Amino acid sequence: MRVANKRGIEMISAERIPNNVNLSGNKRLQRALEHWQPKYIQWWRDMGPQGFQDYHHVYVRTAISVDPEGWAHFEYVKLPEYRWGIFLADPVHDRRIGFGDFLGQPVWQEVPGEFRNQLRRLIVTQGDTEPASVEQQRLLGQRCPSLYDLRNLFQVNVEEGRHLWAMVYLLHSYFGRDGRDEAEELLERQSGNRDKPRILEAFNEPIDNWLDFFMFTMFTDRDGKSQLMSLSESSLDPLSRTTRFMLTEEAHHMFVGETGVARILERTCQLMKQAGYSEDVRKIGGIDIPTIQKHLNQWFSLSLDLHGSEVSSNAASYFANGLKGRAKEDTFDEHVVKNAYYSMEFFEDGKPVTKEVLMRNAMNEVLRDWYVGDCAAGVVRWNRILEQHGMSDRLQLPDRKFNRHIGMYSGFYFDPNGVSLTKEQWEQRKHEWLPSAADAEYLLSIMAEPVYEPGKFANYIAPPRRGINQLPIDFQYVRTEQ
Ligand code: BYC
Repeated sequence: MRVANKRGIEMISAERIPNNVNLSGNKRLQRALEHWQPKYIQWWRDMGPQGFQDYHHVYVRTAISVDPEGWAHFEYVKLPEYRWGIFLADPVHDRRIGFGDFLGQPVWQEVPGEFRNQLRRLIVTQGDTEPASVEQQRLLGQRCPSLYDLRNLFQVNVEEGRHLWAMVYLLHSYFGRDGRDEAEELLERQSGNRDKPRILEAFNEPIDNWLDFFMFTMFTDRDGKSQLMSLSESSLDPLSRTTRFMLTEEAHHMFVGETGVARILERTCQLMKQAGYSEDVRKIGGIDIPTIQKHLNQWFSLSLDLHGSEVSSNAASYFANGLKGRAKEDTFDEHVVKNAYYSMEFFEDGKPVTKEVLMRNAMNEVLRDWYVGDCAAGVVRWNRILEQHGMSDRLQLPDRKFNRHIGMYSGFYFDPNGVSLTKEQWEQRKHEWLPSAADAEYLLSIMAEPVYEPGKFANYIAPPRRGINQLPIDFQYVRTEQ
């Protein structure tokens, strides 16, 4: 990705970095990237997929332009040689600010001084999640259920890497010296590190097994979707265009999560039938439905936290200033939202109490409502599989109050139905609802042997309906160097 010029000094090659931001004509960006990119590669080698750096070729998709053809470019690459690119969705002619106090004014092509700190903070928070997820998933390749899944994991990982590039592009291009410093710090914080953790909590949780991975890509990547949708409404046009393009990649990550869990459910049903319904499917190496439900509870509740506090002056200010809108802002009737109220359920003296909150202060909750609806639709699709197999079990989203660590329910205890519990009751019962050490141990035991043979799948998961890019399921999606 770096080539030597006549004087032997390495420089950034715009050809090796697919982009539509005129990188070859932008010396300032080239210089900033020259400094950052070697650190990024070093980070990828140290913190990216362990054991899959130098000797494996992975059949991945690389975005080489924003049109549909440029998007569908597949090739075998060694992961550290992936061509991480910089893309903005096409500009919208005469785009106007769509919400908040500046409604109707032209969008900004530069960062207004008065919103610089807030915008930088939003971009850094978004950027921080991307490398964090790669770090969280770095050991999964050694426990993969198939080459198809291994390839999907790496596709997700390289795209999260590209999303980091997208945020670094904004920091380098619009935030001068402090943007460059922030870009470096994005490579210094580490998921789960006690001294330098990632910014948001869910990104410090371990993802040790593939059930965690599929639930994470279903629920946490879906927070990515809701946050990116709201940032794509932003008055800062480069932020809007960058996040709009990122959303196209996010869709694939959620596909991996949703179909991953669906395939586990499919296999669990087959094993349950095989075992005569009454048997514990763990005895024949499957993943039982209660374990699936516990992982759903875990990642859904962590991802609810990612939407911030129910009542938030930060959220109000982001909305007022036009920095972060609502998902699908244009579907709302009113975009200034100064005198509107949101009916919110508070929890006071052990009882729910409904109060009116200024809508602008409730913007995190408004986005969370959208998010919960999107998750619920996914759970309905999963339950169809159980139904088709004649099972009476159903998966369900836990109540919003369950297992919360951010916002007004943190510090209180609720079961998945939203029934209030004492701390003692919670401590006694929490592993009925959340994965226990024994669950983790069991999952690791059935994933201990990775499956690297083309067309073969681990016993706990069904094959997918079709392969990648119209290739057969038994295609060699990852191959070792000859
Ligand atoms: N963990 O008013 P509050 C993705 C902090 S995922 C830890 O509640 P606000 C992806 C908050 O920072 C999408 N801390 O919240 C998915 C604040 O700190 P200060 C990522 C938290 O500011 C999978 C304090 O609590 N994108 O892309 O309204 C793979 C009170 O703030 C948390 C974004 O998040 C938490 N969960 O909203 C890869 C978009 N929540 O000021 C990628 C950008 C809150 O007291 N971020 N705090 O120091 C935002 O829009 C907002 O920062 C948040 C928080 C929605 C996250």
